[in-house]
Amino acid sequence: MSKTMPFLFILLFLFNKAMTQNYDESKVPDYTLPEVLKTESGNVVNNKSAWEKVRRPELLTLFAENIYGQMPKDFDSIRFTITNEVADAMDGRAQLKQVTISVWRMGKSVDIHLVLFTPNNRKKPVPAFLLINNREDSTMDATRKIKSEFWPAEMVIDSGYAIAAFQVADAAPDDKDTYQNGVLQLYPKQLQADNGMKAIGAWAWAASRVMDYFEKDKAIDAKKVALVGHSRGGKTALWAGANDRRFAIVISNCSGNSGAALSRRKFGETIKLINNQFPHWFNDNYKKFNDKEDALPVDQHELLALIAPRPLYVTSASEDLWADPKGMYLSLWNAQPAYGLYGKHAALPTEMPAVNSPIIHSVLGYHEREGIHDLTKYDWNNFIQFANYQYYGK
Ligand code: GTR
Repeated sequence: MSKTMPFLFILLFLFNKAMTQNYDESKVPDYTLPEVLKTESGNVVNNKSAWEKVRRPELLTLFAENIYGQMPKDFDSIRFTITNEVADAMDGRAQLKQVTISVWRMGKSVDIHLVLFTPNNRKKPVPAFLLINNREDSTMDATRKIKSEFWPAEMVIDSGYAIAAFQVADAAPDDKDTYQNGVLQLYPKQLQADNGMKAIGAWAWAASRVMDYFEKDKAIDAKKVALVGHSRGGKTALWAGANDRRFAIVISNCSGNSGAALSRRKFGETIKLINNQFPHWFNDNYKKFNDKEDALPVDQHELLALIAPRPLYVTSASEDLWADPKGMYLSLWNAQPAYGLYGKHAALPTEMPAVNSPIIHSVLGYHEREGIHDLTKYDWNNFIQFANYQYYGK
């Protein structure tokens, strides 16, 4: 290779990036968002019953058809096996349970491994946080030899909440060649359909199976479970929360494109970029919208609207332009009409709040953390405050 070759590659790489992503607010195109409350046939729903009977199911179908894939609900059996139990974990502050959730369908099965800590010395069932773990297994270390800010279990326990996590790879490996080896073994037809679920659908499905377990565990208040996900996990938390209304609170951390961010802004990551890099996340129909954001019958504010009337918290990070912080705030802002139908009025300022100025006391919460794309103690601390406010009004 000649000496100039590496430079040529770098130039080509930079040119390619510049051609495909925009970080300049003045270059955001004019766009018109689809109206949350306006049905496909052009009627505007103005009460919660019409929302729940007509528009909400219509939106869920549009997201399933065009982006995330179907969400199969049937299976033959589910079994919960406690594989490890420690009464005095975390110096006696918590009980540890490791649970294998086995789900069977048509002779095939999948195992989801849950790590769960519940605070000791509590008489009543406790509310819980469940993290969709898209990082390495050690992030949710049951022995607590390894401690990660991504899942600060001690901090959550000391705040009076149970804390749980499962590994996404149990449900679908995060890999374009092997994502089928998990939940999709149970639903092989999904693999043949253009609207079939892929990895994000499988991860969301797994979150619901954990909820099935919580409903059986007497230590957990299953009516107060907050689902948390970061980035690809944040996209998953939103999709799971939209489908499964048992999740009382949904928290999307730096979820970005095809998560909380508005696609039509084409700021940072775009539909084409995400589909090219991660073809195994979304259904095949989604590829038709590469460079055609305006043709999508939905935008992501309508995914957030599907969480209504439940509390929803969205975060971004100041250095994470790839995930479009402003696009996520605008999306949250534009989800408000659905909350309004339930008489829930969010305390969101018209202007996007400054960095490190969280909006906690509101059914729709938000912060932009100073720093990079990550899930940190700062984020978790705000999630705990948000849950305290929603559950206890303080
Ligand atoms: C990026 C991807 C984002 C986000 C992120 C993550 O590479 O482009 O959409 O999901 O990965 O999950 O950390």
